[in-house]
Amino acid sequence: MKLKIVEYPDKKLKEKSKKIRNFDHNLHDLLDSMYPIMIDTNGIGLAAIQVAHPVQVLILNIPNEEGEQPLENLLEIINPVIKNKSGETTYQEGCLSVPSFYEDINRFEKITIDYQDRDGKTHTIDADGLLSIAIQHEVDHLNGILFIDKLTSSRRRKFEKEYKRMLKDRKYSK
Ligand code: Y12
Ligand code: CO
Repeated sequence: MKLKIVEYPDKKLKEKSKKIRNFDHNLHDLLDSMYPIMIDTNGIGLAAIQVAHPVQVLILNIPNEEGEQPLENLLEIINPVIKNKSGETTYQEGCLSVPSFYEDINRFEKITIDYQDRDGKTHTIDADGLLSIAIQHEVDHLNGILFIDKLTSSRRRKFEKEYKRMLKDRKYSK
């Protein structure tokens, strides 16, 4: 399956993703195609809506202490539901759909999620640290929310200016 990253300000990123009901070859093709595009673009997390598929699917591959992302650490998360959340943390986030922009975002420190894997089997994860932040970032995508939607209005205005300039520079450097 040929996939391309959808970038802000594409309205597609505002869409709410639908629950997966069939754990079939279409889902497996999508998951198998999302992994290489995430790795090739230096990503650690990717939601299906970021490749124009509005379904509740996300993948995560948090780098290990050596900065590597071995395939065995890949998490494929379908139909996630956040059950518990506690504490507070701040992390400088980035997103493959909002290239070249990073900002401190407040999130819950610890979360518990229920989700299904590619075969429809149900799992629970208690997450903290970067995994917790990454899951919250990706679950937001499934609800049509981007990390830039969490900026204060003055920071958001500054972002819009900087981002427009980045898109223009990128266009003329091609
Ligand atoms: C903590 C915070 C946010 C997440 C969500 C997942 N985010 C990413 O995977 C971001 C990746 C990213 C990669 C970039 O590099 C390239 O595109 C080559 C990048 O750089 C540029 O856009 C120039 C920006 C973001 C998980 C955990
Ligand atoms: Co993102």
